[in-house]
Amino acid sequence: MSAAEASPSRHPVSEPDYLSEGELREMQLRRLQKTVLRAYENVALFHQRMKELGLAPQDVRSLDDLARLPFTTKADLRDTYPFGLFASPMKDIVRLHASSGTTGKPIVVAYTNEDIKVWSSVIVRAFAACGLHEGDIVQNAYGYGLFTGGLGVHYGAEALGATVIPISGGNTERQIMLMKDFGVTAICCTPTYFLHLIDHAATMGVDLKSLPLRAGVFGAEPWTESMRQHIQAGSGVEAFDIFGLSEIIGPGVGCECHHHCGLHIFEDHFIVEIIDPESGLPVPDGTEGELVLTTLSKQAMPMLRYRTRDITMILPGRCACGRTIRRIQRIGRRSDDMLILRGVNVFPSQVETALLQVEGTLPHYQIVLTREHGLDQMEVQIEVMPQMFNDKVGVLQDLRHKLQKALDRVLGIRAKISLVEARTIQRSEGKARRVIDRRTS
Ligand code: DLL
Repeated sequence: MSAAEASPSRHPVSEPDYLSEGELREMQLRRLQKTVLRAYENVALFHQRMKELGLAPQDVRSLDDLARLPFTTKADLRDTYPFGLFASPMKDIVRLHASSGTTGKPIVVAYTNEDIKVWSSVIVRAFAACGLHEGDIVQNAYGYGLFTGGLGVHYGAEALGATVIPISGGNTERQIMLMKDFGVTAICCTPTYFLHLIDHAATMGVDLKSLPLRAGVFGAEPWTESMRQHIQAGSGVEAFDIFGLSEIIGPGVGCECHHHCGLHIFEDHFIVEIIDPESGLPVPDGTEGELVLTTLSKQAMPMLRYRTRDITMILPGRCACGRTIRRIQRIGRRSDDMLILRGVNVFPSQVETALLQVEGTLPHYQIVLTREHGLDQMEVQIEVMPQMFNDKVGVLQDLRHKLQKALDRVLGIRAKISLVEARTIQRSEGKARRVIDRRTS
């Protein structure tokens, strides 16, 4: 038996997950100094921003000095499109990925060979934390292409020694056929696509619980604890949350372990800060704020204090798994996809949590926003279990009443509830589209 089999979560590549606090902080400082120097010397934007603040790379003497460095935002990537933030000559760049930006142009990210190795190593550590190991058969249903999900997970799974099925997203029937025929043990995709797979398998007469499939590594979009319960009950897999973003590396910035109490951040490669999104000042551990990330090893595109817009907190204390790297709470919302209706802030995740607590609902919903006579209207369409429609009218009325009460509790405004039959709401192969905004300004 290999060491990995004896203790799958302590795969040799996971050693940095267990460094002592002192070792880790020292490593972070050394790498931060190198990163700042590289960014300052090779990227005009970083050079100029630091100069404006009267800072030179030598001014980074301790980790506390990080807070003196300027923030970077998505707008900076857009303004320097396509290659303006690259710190390596094009000949050293072996891969480009892109993700959608706020305007028509995507934001572009780059990797050297060394960056790809680091990326694979963090995915291996993420997989190891989920209990995957050599010999696992991994169905990778994240989209291949410019999206970082497909290739990022692919190389990591190969580096782990697993067998990868590079099926990409879509073609749900084939996904289920291969899952069954190839004896798939782990699946990687967005949580909403996996819910769709569960439903579709049922229509094909395939019981996922009877298959060897035991783990799901889900991410790329916010999902809730209730969704985890639906997924686990419907498929028998253990559902893990994996987090990442293109600007920092792609998937693999952090991942849950078997304790499912937050996502461990691979702190030897990424520094985590949580700030108050209004003031930009740090907030204490255990307090929600915006996640800010700094890369420590990236060559092609080092990133200093990137404002992710993702809202989370650093979870105080150690995880029972023994990893010393810190954890963040799962990301439930972003500061910028917040909906503002009649002056009231609404987060789709609040709506989801409220809806899924009510028995008889399915985890498929959509929020439709319209404007009537200048007034914002919100409709929440939610699928309900088929038997609800077979029962007496009173049952549906009762369900609607319960949903209304649940929504009223979390929203400051009244939303119209539409109960729809299972499989009515359009499914997505990648990130789910939860909000349809038909308001014209
Ligand atoms: O979504 C990378 C990824 C691929 C992560 C596969 C996990 C699995 P982007 O397309 O650049 O990269 O989108 C990044 O997606 O800032 C979050 O808002 C959101 N996001 C990613 N993972 C999670 C997660 C990929 N586990 C943006 N929970 C991020 C909540 C997530 N939101």
